Amino acid sequence: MTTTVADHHHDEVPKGITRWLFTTNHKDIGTLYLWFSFTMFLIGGAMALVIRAELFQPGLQVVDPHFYNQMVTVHALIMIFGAVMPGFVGFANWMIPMMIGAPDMALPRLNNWSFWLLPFATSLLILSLFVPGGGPAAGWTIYPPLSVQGGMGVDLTIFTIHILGMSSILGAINIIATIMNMRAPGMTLMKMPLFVWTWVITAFLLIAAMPVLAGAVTMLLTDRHFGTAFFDPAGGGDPVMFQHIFWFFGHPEVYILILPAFGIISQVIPTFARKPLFGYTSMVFAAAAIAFLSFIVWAHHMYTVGMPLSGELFFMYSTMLIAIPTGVKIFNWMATMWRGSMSFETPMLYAIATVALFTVGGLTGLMMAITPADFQYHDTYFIVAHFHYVIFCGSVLGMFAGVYYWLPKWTGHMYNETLGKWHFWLTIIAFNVTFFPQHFLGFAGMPRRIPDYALQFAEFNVVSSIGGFVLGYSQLILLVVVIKAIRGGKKASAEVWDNPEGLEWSVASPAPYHTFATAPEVR
Ligand code: CU1
Repeated sequence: MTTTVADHHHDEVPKGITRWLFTTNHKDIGTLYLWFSFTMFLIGGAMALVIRAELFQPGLQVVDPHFYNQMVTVHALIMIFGAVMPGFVGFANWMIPMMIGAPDMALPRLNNWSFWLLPFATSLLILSLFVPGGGPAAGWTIYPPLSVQGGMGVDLTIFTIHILGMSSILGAINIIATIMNMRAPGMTLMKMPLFVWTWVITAFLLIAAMPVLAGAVTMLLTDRHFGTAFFDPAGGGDPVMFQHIFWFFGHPEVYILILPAFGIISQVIPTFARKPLFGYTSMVFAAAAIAFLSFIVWAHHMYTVGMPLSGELFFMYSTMLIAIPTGVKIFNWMATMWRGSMSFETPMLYAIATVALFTVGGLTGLMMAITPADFQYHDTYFIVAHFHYVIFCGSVLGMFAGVYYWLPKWTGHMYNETLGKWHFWLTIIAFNVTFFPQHFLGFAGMPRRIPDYALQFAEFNVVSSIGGFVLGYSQLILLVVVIKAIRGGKKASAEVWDNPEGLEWSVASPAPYHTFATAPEVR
C-alpha cells in the first residue's frame, strides 16, 4: 500500500494541555480568551463583593481600610484589563476571521503569545496583594504621590500593566493585519460587518493609547526607584502631569472598552428585528468620530485640579461633542428596531438593555461634562454610578448579548433559553438596585474610594449592597448556561433565531446588512 500526501497531512491535533498551550488556531485562542475573561470577571466580582460587604453598614466591620483600598484598585484593574478587554479579544478571534472570510488570524503564533502573556500578568497583580505592604491601593488611576509611596505591590502592578499593554498591542497589530490583508475577494471595507469595523477602530485606539500608559507607569517606576522627579514638585516635577498623561490613555481606554460592544449589538439587533441595520455607513463614521474625539477630551477627569478657564471650556465642549456620534448610533439602533418583526430571545434582550442602560450612563456623562456641575460630582459616588452604567451596561451587557448570540455557533448547541432569561432579568434588576441608588449617594456628597461613611448614607448603601450580592451570584447562571451548551442540548440548526439565513446570518460573512440587501421579500 502506498502512502499519499493526504496521509502525511493527517490532522495531528495535539491533545489535552498541549493543545491549549501551543494552539495557533483562532477559535481555540478565542475560547482561551473568553474563559480567561470569565474567570477574571468572577475574581473581580468577588472583590466587588468584599467592597459591598464593607459598605453594607457604617463603621468598619469586614476588612481594614488598607485592604479595602487594595480591593477598590485591583477590582477595577482586573475588570478592565482582565475581564473586558480580553473578552472582546476573544470575540475578535472567534468571529473576525469568519466574518471576513479569512482562514485564521494573520499572525497565529503572535496570537498565541498575546494570550499567554495574560495569565502571567494578572497572576502578578493578584500576587501583589500578598507581598509585604500589600497591593496597589491608590485606585486604578494610580495617581502620585500616593502611588509613589506604596510598597513592592505597586512595582508588581507596574510590571503587570507593562505585560498587559504588550498583550493588547500585539493583539491589536494582529487584528489590523488580519482585517487589512486577509479579507475574502469582494469583502470591501464598506461591506465588513459592524463588529469588524468597531474592532479595527478599537485596535488603532489600543496602539495609540497603551504606550502612553506604559510611559506614565515607567515614569512612576523611575520616580519610585531611580531618583527622577517627574511627578515630584520637590524635584521640579508635577503630580498633575501624571493625571494628564494617564487620562490621555484613560479616556480612549473607555472607548476601547465600549466600541466592540457597539459592534456586537449592531450584529444582534438586525437579526432579532429581522431588518437590515439602519444607517450602516453612518455607524462606521460615528464609531470613527467617537474614536478621534476620545483623544481630545481627557482633562474632563481633572476639572478640579486648577486648569485655566480656557482649558476647562475646551474640555467641556469637546466632551459634549461626543454625544453627537454616540446619539447617531443610539438612534440608528432604534431605527433598526422600528417596525421590525421583533422577537426577544436572550441575546436581543441583552442588546436592548445595552442600548437603554448605556444611554443612562451616557446622559450622566453629559451631566459631568458640564465643568461647574462636575465640581459637585467630582470624586463622589455619582461618578461610580456613572461609569458602572457605561462599562457594565455598555461593555458587559453587550458582551452577554454576544455570548448568547454566538454560543450556538461556538458550541454547536442551543443554550437553555429559560436559564438565559433568568440570567438576564436577575442581572438587570440587580444591577439597577446596586447602582441606581449610588447616583443619590453621590448627589448627597458621599465620597468614592472610602471604607466607611457618615450615617445619613446608610439606607442607600444597604440597598446597593443587597443588589450587589444578587448581581454577583446571578453570574453563576451564565456559567451553568455555557457549560450546559458545551455538554450538549438541542443541536444548533440552520434555523437558529428563526430567520431565513439561520446560522449563516449569525456568522455574517458577508454582513447581515448586505446579506439582507438580497433578502426575504426580494428572493
Ligand atoms: Cu473620559
